[in-house]
Amino acid sequence: MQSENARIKLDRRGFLRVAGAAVAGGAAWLSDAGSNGRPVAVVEAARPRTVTRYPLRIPPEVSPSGLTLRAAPSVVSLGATASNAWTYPTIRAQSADSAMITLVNGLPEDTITHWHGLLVDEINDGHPRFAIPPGGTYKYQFLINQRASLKWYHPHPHMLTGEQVNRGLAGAFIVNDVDELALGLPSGAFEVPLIVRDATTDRSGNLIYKPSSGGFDGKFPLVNGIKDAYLDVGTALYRFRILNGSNARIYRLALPDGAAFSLIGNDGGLLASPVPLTWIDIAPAERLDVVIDFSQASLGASVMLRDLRAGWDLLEFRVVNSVSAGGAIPAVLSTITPLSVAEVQTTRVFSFDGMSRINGQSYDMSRIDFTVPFGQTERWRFTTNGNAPHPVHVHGAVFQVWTRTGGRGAVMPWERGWKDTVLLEDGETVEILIRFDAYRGLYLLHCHKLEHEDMGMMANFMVV
Ligand SMILES: [Cu+2]
Repeated sequence: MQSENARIKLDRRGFLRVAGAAVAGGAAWLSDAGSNGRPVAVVEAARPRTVTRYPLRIPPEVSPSGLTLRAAPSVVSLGATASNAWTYPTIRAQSADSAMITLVNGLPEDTITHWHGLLVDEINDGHPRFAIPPGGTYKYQFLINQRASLKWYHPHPHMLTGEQVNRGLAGAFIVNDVDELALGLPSGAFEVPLIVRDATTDRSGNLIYKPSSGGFDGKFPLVNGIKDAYLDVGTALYRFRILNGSNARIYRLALPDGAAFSLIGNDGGLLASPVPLTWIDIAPAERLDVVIDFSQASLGASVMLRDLRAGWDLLEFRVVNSVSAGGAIPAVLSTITPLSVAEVQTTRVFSFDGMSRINGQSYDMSRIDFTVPFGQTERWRFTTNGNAPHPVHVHGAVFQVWTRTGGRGAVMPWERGWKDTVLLEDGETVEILIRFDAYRGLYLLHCHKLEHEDMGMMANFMVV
């Protein structure tokens, strides 16, 4: 076990490494604050509020035990206006719970649900060959046999995923466990899921899906389905469980005046220790677990969560009440056992070609593109000949990001720990270490830019 000092030095070395890469981007990468980051201490009460804002929707939470999930048209508020949409609740479960979920297809087209990041056997994984027709049902039954983390769920029918996710069919799937509970992280009203996505509406305010081969490019952001949302907060620590539920858009999240997020986790659960960051990129399907410290903020302050890439205001935090609870983020969050590159016997190369092919081939539902031995650590190398970004997602295992060469040239601080989706930019080669030790069976490797996926940038593989 490393001493506290050794760990901090390692973190600082990590900072320096990315700080060098950051200069080209012209942005300050990382706070030099303590391990919990600099708290939010901005006073922007006088800031003119020219935009009418609407309360953030907190989706209802349901248990996966005996759940009937109905994919069906409904009408939801987007804030100022209402839209036809297809929506899902948040599922919350404990590690070791059994999920028994019946999907009812109330849509006018085929669908099937994939539990993104959950390790389940192949008949529960939502493979497109299991898509059900309108009026059909699909019964899922699986054990949630994973550490605490934010997963999510969304449709996976071949060539229809982009449209169905865009119409709102995406929900958070939160897994808790006793190790996480023992850390005393902010919970209850202080733990808030944030699903960030972009959208376009027609003149009557209904969501419209206009795909392009470069990916759906929405005109404005939605957070938990609300345009121009705000959230009332107290002077305390808040834990935000963030999912990029966009079809194609990458966000660069930042707070005002260089205030820091404490990044505590990502796709596969908690990191080893908190990392202070003044901005974080999040690609489609990636998740972030961050703590924002409002304890030093003035009553009446307005704190805007922004996307620096599009220049969008995503969510306004309004500091409205004094909370004396305080609290702190533990310096040690979890133990991440590294996969060993020394054990690698097989290196596989996957080239994400154009906008619809992997290693030159478009997806064929009935073709098995490669087989992978159960229980062995492999190195997978992702490259691209252009048309990136490609957020690469693997079903059936979690992985560790090992190296990135070209492009950004480093493994980003938010890519430590366990991942199930990793961003591949043009000019980059990304290597991951991966071991399939949950189930044998048929799984998918694909680009999670949903328009690329729907056009065929996907491969079947069999764990044997
Ligand atoms: Cu792609």
